[in-house]
Amino acid sequence: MADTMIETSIVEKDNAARLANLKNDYENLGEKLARRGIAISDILQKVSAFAVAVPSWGVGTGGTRFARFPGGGEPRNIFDKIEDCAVIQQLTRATPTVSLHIPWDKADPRQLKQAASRFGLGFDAMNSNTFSDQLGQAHSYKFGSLTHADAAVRNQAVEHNLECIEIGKTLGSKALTIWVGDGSNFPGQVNFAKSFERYLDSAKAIYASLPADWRLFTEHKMYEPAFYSTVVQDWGTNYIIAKELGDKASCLVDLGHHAPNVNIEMIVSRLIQFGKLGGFHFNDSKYGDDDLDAGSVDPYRLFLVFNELVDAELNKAKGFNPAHMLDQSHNVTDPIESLMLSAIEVQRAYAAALLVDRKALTAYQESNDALMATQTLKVAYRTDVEPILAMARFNSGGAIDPVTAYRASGYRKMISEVRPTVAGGSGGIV
Ligand SMILES: [Mn+2]
Repeated sequence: MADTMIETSIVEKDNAARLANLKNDYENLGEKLARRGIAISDILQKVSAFAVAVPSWGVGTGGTRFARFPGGGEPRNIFDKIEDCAVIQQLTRATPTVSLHIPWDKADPRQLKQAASRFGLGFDAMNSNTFSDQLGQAHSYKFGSLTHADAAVRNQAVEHNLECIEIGKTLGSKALTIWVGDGSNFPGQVNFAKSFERYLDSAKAIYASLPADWRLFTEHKMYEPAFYSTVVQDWGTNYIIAKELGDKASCLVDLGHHAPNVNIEMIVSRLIQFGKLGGFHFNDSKYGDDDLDAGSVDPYRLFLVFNELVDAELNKAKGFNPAHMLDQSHNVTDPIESLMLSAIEVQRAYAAALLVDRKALTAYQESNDALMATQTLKVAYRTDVEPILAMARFNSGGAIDPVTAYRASGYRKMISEVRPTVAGGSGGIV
């Protein structure tokens, strides 16, 4: 039995007070779904098997380029971060893996593995960082990394990615995610074609060192930190990269990395169709790469993304095996609470998408019944699937109401006493 950061008796006590109502709600929903020809147990089983990784950098308080307001009990190092991730998994049972960021989380890999195993946690994709300079680094990334005009800088950036793979091998990770901030702030500053050519050459060097059972995810982002042009700016460029590199390479879609109003669910569909959807960084946004909590601004869009994913799952789309990860910055909330609710929002979108009557939808599409087609999606979206999510958590030892159980545990107060407030720290908004 894995260790827990929160006393199990606290969770059991909170659950006991909620169980009778949950059973009623679950039964009522089961009856409603049965009338639609859906077995609630099938949905419960799929939701229980669904997992989303927590980014190590998400458990610290984020910030903006204006300021950062640290909260109490912030993690001082990766080992504190793993403890916070363990709390999220203990209460939600939806986040069994942690995604590390090198060098922020650099430590003896065997110690890292031990620290995570203690709580039954595993490791998701490794994330490299060539968008900021580290102390004592030979060459600066001020003017780029994998695309830099100077081969020595590019080599250093490639070497760093290879180091991430090496660390990941010990940890049992099976993927590397590359995101670079390379680009330009002025027209004429860089040659678009030459810098993309250099990107491809560098990425090929990394890809060549990828173990056979690993995957390489490349992440596009429209702008920021570069504000005039970005080398890997959109899904089209990302697709070209994945195509150029080979079968182990695919595209990572961060929901916040597109222009406002872009039809992200359609991008997801395209990448699935051509076997290049690697996975997601879930978050939400209103204006840009806001890194707000998943499902907090536009939960319908999250549902529409999952509508595409469920469609691919049911159709057994070739090579379909997307990685799910949260990538958010928590500036005004307790990061643990935000991450728990965000993981649940992602699960909720999945559960609701499983309820879409796909046979009816296809028939409406083929008879050009636009109104009923869209209503078919709405019927699924409007179904309150909370009893399924709560039952999945309860059955696997989690909390029926994670935030209430977390607050009742006094965890934040407890760690605030042992972890002094640190100044600065990495905001980690990627
Ligand atoms: Mn991201």
